[in-house]
Amino acid sequence: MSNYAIGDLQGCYEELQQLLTRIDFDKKKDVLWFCGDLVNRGSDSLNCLLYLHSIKDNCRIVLGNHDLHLIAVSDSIRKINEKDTFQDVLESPKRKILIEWLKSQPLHSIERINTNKGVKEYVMTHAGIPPHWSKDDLIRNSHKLGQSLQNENSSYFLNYVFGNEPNHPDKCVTTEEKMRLNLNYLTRMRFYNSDGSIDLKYKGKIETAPSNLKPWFEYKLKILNENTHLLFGHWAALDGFTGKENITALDTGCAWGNKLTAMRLEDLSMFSCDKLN
Ligand SMILES: [Mn+2]
Repeated sequence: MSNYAIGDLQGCYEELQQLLTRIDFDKKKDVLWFCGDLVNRGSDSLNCLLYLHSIKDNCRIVLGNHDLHLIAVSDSIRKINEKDTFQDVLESPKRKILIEWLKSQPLHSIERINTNKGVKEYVMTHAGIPPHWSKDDLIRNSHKLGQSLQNENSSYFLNYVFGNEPNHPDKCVTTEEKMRLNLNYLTRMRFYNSDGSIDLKYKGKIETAPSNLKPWFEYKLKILNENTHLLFGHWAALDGFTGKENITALDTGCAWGNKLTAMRLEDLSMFSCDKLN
């Protein structure tokens, strides 16, 4: 039995199938971790969701910003925009089942795994974990967000939770503002400004970033101890590189013409499949 953590799918269904062939995925025993952004930008969002739903007992999924956008569009809270490519999901007779299933997915996943270097505690979120959060902070804040999404009154949550502000904990006054910032930490964050606020605009490479910006994973992270290993996606421009042994960037930009990557958690072996066509 092996665990594989897979980067942002974004509708790249054929590449997922090739990758699963490459790792010799066995439904009877293997577990697939998906770091979110299952849909959008690529051409096969519906097939990605149908397939993952069909093997859902083998999957650990955390939600990404594109998944949340799809949920909000499906619930008529947000408008579809011209770059969105998940019309196939919205038009599917399975739409209701798939959206309800997506809403039931968490924003973080934590599990201890026996590896060739002893027991490691893997922690996965879509974008990252803010440096000032402990493991308890992550679990508490992530659960609050997940519960709001599963609540019968999720439209109230979806109405207030999108937006770039506030970008610093000190600027949060209401519960809704705290929830919005926490969701942005988990699903959209890349860089911090030097004043401790997050920047949600610059998406590019670290080398060409404005000098006041620093990646979240370059700070001292409260959640890390010697056995912790963080997994995240969301940031294709990193091309899988963080420079940290215990922090892995899984998004290698398949939807942008690069490749889809899987890492085996037991021994950190990497597998990938190039973008097809
Ligand atoms: Mn993302």
